[in-house]
Amino acid sequence: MNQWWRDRVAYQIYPRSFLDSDGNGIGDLRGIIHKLPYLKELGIGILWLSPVYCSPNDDNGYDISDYRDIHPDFGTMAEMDKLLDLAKKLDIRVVMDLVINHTSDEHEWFKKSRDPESPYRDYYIWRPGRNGRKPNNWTSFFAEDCWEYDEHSGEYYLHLFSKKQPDLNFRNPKVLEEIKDIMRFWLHKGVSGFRCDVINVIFKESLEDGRKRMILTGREHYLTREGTHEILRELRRDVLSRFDCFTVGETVMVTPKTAFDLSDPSRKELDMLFSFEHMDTDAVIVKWFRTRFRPKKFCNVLCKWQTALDWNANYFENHDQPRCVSRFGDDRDYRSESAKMLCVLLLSLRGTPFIYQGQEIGMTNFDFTSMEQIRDVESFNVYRLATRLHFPKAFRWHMIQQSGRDNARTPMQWSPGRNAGFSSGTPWIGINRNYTDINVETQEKNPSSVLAFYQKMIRLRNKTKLLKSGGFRCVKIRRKLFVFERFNESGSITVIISFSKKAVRFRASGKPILSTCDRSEYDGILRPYEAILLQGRVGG
Ligand code: ISL
Repeated sequence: MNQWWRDRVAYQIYPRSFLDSDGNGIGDLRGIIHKLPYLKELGIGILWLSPVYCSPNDDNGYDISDYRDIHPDFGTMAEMDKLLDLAKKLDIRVVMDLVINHTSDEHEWFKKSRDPESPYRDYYIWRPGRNGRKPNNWTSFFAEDCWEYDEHSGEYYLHLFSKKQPDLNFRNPKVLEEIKDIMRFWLHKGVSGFRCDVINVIFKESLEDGRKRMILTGREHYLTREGTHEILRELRRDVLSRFDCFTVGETVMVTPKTAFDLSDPSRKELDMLFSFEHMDTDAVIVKWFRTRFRPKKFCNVLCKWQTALDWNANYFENHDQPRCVSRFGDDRDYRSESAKMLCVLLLSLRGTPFIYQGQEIGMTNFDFTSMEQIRDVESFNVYRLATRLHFPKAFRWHMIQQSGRDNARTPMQWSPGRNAGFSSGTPWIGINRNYTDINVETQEKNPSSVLAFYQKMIRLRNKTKLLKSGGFRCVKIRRKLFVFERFNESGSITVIISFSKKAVRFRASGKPILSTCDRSEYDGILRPYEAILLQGRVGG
C-alpha cells in the first residue's frame, strides 16, 4: 500500500489562533481556506486541524459537545466541505483531531447519562463514593481531582482532564460503535485520517487505587493497557482499513517499548505516534519545573527514538508546548539562526515532520505579564494549586510563563498591520508585540528569512528520497553538537547541527546541499547555531 503519509510534511493548525475572517476575534474555517495556497507554497502535504467541532470551549475544543457539527465560531459544515474540496485540489490531505477519551459534559450523551436509569449511564464512568470519599485516589492531568460529584444521582464521574471533560467508558461496546460511526462520518466527507488525542489512556483496566505518585496517581491502571491495543486494532479493522487514511496517536508517557507496540505496522494499530520524552528533557518531573535546556540530553533522546522505532511523528512544537525557538534555541540574540537550525533538525530526522503554525516564521513564547492575559484552563488550575501550596507569586507566574500552553496559542502573525493581520476585531487572546518584526508578510519579502528557509528546506525534503525514507545513523553527540547520517543504497547525507552561540569545529568533507548560513563550501567550522547538510559520509 502507498504510505503517502511517510512522504509528506505535516502542518498543525490551531484554528482559534490562525486567521479570523469575520472579525469576531476567533480564527475560523474561512481563514484557513484563505491560507491554503500559503500552505501549498510552503510545501505542506498534510494538514492537521485541532478541533473545530461544537464545544463549550472549556479546553478550547478538546471538550466536544457534537462530533458531527462545526462550532459556529469557526463557521459551518458547508465551509468545512469547501475547505476539504480546495485542499484536495491542492493535494493537501486533511487530518482531523479525534478526541475520544472524553466528551464535553454538555454532549447529549453525558446530559442523558446523568440519569442513572438512562441507557447512556454506562457511556461514562460513574461510581458511588467510598465512605463519603471519592471512588479512588487518582489525580488528573490538569492538577485537580479527577472525580466530580453529581448531586442528583449521588455518584461521581471520572474525568482525567477538566471536570467538563468526562471520560467515556470503553468497556461499553456501544461507545466504540458510536466512535466508529463518527470516524466513518468524517472519512466519508473526505478527511485522510486522524490525530488521536491521548489515545493510550482510553481503556481503564481497573478503577483501583493507584500507587501514590508526584503526578498522575492511578496511571498504571490506564496507560497503554491491552484493552487500548485491542480497541486500536478493532478501529483499524472495521473502519480505517477501508479508507485511504492514516492515524497519528498522541500517546502520553510512552516508552520506546510501549510505543513500538502501538505503532509496529504488523500489529495494525497506529501508523505513527507523538512521544514526549524529548519534550521532557528540560523538565524536572513535571513540565512546570524547568531546568536549563541541555542539547546533548535532547539529542540523545532523539537518537534513542530514531533507533527504537522504524517511523516517528517528529515535532518540536504544538498547541500544548512552548515555542521551540524560545526553548531549544535563542529567541533573543540568535532567533533567526536558531529557528533555521531547528528547521533543519526537524526536517532531517527520519519520520513524518509536523510543523506547528507560526514555527515557520520563528514565533516566540508570549510576552504576557500577568494571569489576566491567560486563557488556558490548565494554567488556571496549576496556578490555583500553586497558590494553595503557598508558592510565591513571582514563582507561580514564572511557571506559567515558562511552560503555559498559551505560549503557543497567541495568534498567528501575518503582517505588521493591525492585530498582526489576524483579526479586525478584538482577538480572543493577546498578540505578541513582536509581530511588527516577526510576521509572514515581512518574511515573504526577505529571501534570508526564517520563512524563506522553511520553504527551501521543505522543498528539499519533498524532492529528496534519502531525507524522506533513508535510514538514520547517529554519528556524534557532543555538548552542543549533533551529527547524524541519513543513508540508503545509493548514497548518504550528513547532517551537522550546532546548538552553540560560539563557533564549533567538526571535521567533515562533502559538498553542502543546504546550510542555514547559505554557504557553498564547508571549512570544518560551524557558525553560531548553524545547521548544514553535506552530501556523502563524514570523511568520505
Ligand atoms: O499539556 C500537556 C503537555 O505538556 C499535557 O498534559 C496534555 O494535556 C496532554 O498531552 C494531552 O493533550 C491533549 O489532550 C488534552 C488537551 O487539553 C490537549 O490540548 C491535547 O493536546 C485533553 O483533550
